[in-house]
Amino acid sequence: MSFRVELAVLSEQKQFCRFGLTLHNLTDQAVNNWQLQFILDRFILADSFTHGEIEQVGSFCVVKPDTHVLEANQHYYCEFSINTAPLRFYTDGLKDALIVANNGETTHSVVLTPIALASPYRERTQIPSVNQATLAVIPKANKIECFDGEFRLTQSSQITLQSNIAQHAANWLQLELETLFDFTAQSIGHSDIVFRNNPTLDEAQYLLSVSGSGIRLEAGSHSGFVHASATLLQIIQRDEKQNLTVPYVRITDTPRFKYRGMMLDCARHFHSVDMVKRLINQLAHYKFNTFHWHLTDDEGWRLEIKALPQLTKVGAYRGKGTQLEPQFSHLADVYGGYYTQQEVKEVIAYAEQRGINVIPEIDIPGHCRAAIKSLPDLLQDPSDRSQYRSIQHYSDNVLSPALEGTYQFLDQVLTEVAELFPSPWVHIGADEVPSGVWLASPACQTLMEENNYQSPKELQGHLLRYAEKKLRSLGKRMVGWEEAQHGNKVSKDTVIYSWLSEEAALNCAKQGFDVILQPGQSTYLDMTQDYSPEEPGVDWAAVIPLENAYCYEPLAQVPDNDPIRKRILGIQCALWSEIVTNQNRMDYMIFPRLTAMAEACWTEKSERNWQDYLTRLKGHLALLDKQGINYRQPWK
Ligand code: TNX
Repeated sequence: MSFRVELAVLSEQKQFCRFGLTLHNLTDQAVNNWQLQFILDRFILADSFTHGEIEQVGSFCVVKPDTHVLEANQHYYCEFSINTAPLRFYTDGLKDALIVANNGETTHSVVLTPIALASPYRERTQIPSVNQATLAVIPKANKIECFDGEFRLTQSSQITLQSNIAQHAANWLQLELETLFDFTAQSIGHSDIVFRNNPTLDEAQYLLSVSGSGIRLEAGSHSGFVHASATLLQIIQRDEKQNLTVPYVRITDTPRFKYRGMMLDCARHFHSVDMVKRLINQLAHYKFNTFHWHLTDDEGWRLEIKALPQLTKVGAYRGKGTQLEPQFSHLADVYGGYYTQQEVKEVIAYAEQRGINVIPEIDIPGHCRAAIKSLPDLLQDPSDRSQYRSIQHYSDNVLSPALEGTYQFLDQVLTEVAELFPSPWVHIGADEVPSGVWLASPACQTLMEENNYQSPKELQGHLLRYAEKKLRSLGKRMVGWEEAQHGNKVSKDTVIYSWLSEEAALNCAKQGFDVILQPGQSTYLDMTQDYSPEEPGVDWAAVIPLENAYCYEPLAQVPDNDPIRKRILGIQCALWSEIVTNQNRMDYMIFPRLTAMAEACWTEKSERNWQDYLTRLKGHLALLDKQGINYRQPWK
């Protein structure tokens, strides 16, 4: 027998819910001088707490009960309130709990009962049943001609290069033929698969033709050859005699958007190099060309910076005995990890081979708690009395634009980042700086007066303008979340990634910024995929069933011929990792919605069709199975 905790919604209103929490001691021993720790990612109103006190840092909550003894076979009960929208999913409840007893000397694990929700959704989405397509190409190619017949690969098939820019793509194709189809191309044999240079084809464009004389992949660029290979891998079939065959086709294909990205948050939970590579490889299969690597946040700093080793020594780990409280999971452990610069180089090379550019993100000035705790001498302003709370419930996570140390930190970090990453763009974050910040810092107030700034937003702009200039001097273009232009200080060279709404993107585009669209309502893969309470995820932006992900059309209300559309460089989807603790969960959140997003990125509007996509998805699932991807079954 053990300890068990139950959380129940007692009452819910639009932005105010009350909860009851019961902790059962099911053992035959009393616990003395105990506290209950738990993880909940909404902010508990301390004043509303009954039967003790609560302290919260981020998602980490500590209950100091009003009774010092929890007797055997007895329970403890408390209530509290949260200014929150109603909870709908089990993953909204407690994520972990732990009893710390005898004044910290002993710990007891606690079993979680799924949260008793007051009003889980009743609706469910239905995916229409469809017949499986024979050519299951995702994203849909923009022009496909099919002919009768099929080409058979044999024991003596060889990959032949008639273009030296095709080398990496050919290596990738060979690797994937082996892992997916157990097929090894010969080094001497029949030139059945030919990579041929075609200088009339633009960047990313390709031509794939299969006929009696073999398989020909043509492109004028490395990326074009990668995309041609990706298409080929999707149309290979196995006949009754176990031969690999490819139907006769002629595919000419070119992307709709130049930028096709995915962001992965590696700060909230750390994902190993292997997990990162696995995702990058999948991105290549769906013709994405950008991997946006979210490397730093409040809960962890994940990138080795040689000049500032403390950043990873301290900032990469959280939990017992570290500077950072546990967050999101793993209450009882030290949790964390980081990427060495050597590993980063490996990831970049791996991505490059697959036609994918890796954009690093160093998130400033908000979301900086791990950095600040790692480098207090540089980054903490001792005289700052400002009171604020960030969206994720931190009150000490923002860099100060008035500290010299902040600039030293930025110089050192950005210099190493610029050297390490060949990407011409570096993402500087800039999101979610809480209001109230800097107001009670004498140094910040002086800086405002000196520059005649009217609003603290201008201080943010001040810092970002510095970062932009620094990056420019290092040969890089700064990119940032939509808040990067708050305070109106950065130049129009900055690329804006909108996430809260499309409106911000439209406004920025009108001002002359290039924009990337990443609206949470359609492209956030941490949102739940359906309405049933078992679906893991969050829903602050929306519930995003597959159909909604598929039907995303950037700035749909702006006419096709409006020149403002030129400012839309592309689309990005994102996986934030608060609830992503392992590979299975990661797969589940990403698939199959990634394939839907891929089509929004690649396929012309006129070619897109939900039903048609489903027929191809159905035909494509076998390939996901082959890779052991734990996708969400579209047809349950
Ligand atoms: C918003 S999108 C965030 C992230 C969270 C995410 C959770 C953005 C720039 N900020 O910090 O992880 O919501 O869905």
